[in-house]
Amino acid sequence: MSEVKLPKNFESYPEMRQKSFLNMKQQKDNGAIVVGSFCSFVPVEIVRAAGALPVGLCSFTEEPIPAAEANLPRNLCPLIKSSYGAALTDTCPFFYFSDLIVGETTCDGKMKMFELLNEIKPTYVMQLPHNRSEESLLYWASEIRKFKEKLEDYFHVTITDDMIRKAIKGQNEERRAVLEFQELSKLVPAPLSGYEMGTRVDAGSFSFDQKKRIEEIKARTAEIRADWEANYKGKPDDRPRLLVTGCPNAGVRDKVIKAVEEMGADVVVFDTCSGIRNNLELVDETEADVYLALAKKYINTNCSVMSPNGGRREGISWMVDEFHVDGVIEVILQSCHTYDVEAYYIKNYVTQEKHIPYMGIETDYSMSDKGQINTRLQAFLETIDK
Ligand code: BJ8
Repeated sequence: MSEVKLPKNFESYPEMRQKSFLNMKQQKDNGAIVVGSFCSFVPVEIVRAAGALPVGLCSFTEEPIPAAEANLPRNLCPLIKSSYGAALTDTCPFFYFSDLIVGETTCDGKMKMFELLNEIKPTYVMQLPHNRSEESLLYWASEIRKFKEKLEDYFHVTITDDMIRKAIKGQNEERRAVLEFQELSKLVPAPLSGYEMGTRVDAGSFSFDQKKRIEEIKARTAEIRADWEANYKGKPDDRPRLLVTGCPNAGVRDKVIKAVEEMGADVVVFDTCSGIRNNLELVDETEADVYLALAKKYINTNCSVMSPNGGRREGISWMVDEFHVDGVIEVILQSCHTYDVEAYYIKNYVTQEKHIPYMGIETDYSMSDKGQINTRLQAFLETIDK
């Protein structure tokens, strides 16, 4: 077992979340309004333009699941059950502090869960089209406008195009900074662990001071780069370099990402919602229609709820080449049908077009399969020729 490379002052995801709760409480005491969401399709620029704080609500722990199963079917994905359960048991401070929840019609389970969530707290649902036709694009732009109108009405504020433009600029700046951080792992040997990368990027969904967040991520990028130049540049690299794709993996980060890195591999890139794909395309700041500009960017999110979704394979192909990837691990959360079905294409593409090994892991938030996953990860690493 090797140690996962982490800085001395590294804060774990739960620690970062904990700190953020206190920060949010202070902001609420000072009159902040908060909009909670669950998905990368929701344009945070509209929330910011309303003067509200956006916060990610997806829950990644096992504890609230039994309570959720009293109202939801057991064979639903853990992310949905955990998120609903945290709201039901009032154990998520971010949910507690949210004034409004915004959901989206992505997968069936989430879409229907939002109906139940609305009984606990007002939940507005954006109707996401599931393809990228011209009609769908215009429809999605109109849905984004309707969302803006909802916020104006609900919070008694006015949101102008200029306010949205300003929010777009700020969000693009954040995307650029995070992308630069994520692209560090193109370097060989990898300068940071995937465990750190995933943790820091996921923490963005509850970092409320955008300027501070950008400064912090830039500072860490500069620090890692300097460390690599001084200590790793030119050194041989015998650690397999992995791409992790599939469902959001924060709930299985220790069980999969940390475990495989402790076995001697490096996760160098994530093709997931909090991975690199959402930062590669910016919102066009020159487009006259701000709603269309937002719609164009967000509809291109390479999530498996879109059909067809060939862009995901193109993205993976680019990542495999750019990050010198030796193998791909796909994480499927139990009962996530869209990612599970799409795994067929991803596996074939990776093995037949990119000619590297692929491994699919179907799992949930419990630790009961940890031993079995460890055995499979070990066997997978042995198939990598490095
Ligand atoms: S844009 S990945 S955040 S939908 S894992 S709840 S799909 S059954 S999380 Fe997602 Fe938005 Fe897509 Fe990203 Fe459903 Fe699957 Fe569960 Fe999922």
